[in-house]
Amino acid sequence: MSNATHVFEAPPEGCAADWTQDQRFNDYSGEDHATWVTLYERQMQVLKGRAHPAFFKGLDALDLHGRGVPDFEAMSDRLEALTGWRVVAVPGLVPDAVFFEHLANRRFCAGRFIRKADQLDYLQEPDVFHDVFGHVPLLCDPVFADYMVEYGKGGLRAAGQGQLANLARLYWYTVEFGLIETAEGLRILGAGIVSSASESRFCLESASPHRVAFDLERVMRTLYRIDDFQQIYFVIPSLQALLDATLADFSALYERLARLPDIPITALQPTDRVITCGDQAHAAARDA
Ligand code: HBI
Ligand code: FE
Repeated sequence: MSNATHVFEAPPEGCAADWTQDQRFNDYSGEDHATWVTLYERQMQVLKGRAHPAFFKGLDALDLHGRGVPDFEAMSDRLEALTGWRVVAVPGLVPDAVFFEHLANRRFCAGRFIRKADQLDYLQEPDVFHDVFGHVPLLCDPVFADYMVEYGKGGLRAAGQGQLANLARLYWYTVEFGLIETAEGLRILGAGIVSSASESRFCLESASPHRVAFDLERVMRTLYRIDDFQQIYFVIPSLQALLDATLADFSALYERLARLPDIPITALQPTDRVITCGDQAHAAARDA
């Protein structure tokens, strides 16, 4: 999850200049580990038949089977052997440039804290369950792992061209809230969905949200909310298509984007390949 309410201004006490800190694995309490197990078991019930197969393959490859908060070092040794990635502990959201620098170097930033038992359903700030259970299994897939590196490099370039907002939308609508086509039908790709029991059902089964075929420029123009279910989901044809999209020439794209207005969240476009046109009932009830 990203774009939460606060970002630290400078590396807090105990963090290195690159914002990483020791996970202090032995500091997790019995309650912390129990919270992980509760979240894991609840998510696995709802994700069967809903998450992309690469997600389950990653859980198996990393032996992430719900015994408690994982030890980042041991997990990273397995992950690194597969795709060269490691998971580094950070205190929470880190500045964009720091985040992109880590991604470009195959380091995934994971908050070390875990939510409290009374926050099971939703929290604004990404905790270790969202970051590790939601994001890390897909980093075992070589194509997705390469996408995340290209995204990180793109972020460092975008930072120099004032295009971070557009690029953050790409991350939001793919890495956090993306859907993906499979031979068996639509599946969940995004970590923001995978780590939420209610949105895991909503994104695939509700008549409320739009579902539109992924288009890089369209996604980078589309606004989003961070505090409720998404009202539009973009459907990626395959992991390879996502990687290929980020290998495009972004500077020409950024020049076009600079001249084009943002697209409001529920405003379908004439060029959209609409998979389902939602009735937006969820948002209407929220705003009533
Ligand atoms: N920091 N720890 C952490 N995790 C994120 O997902 C994250 C971040 N900082 C910035 C950020 N994401 C966004 O800029 C990206 O979504 C583009
Ligand atoms: Fe996230």
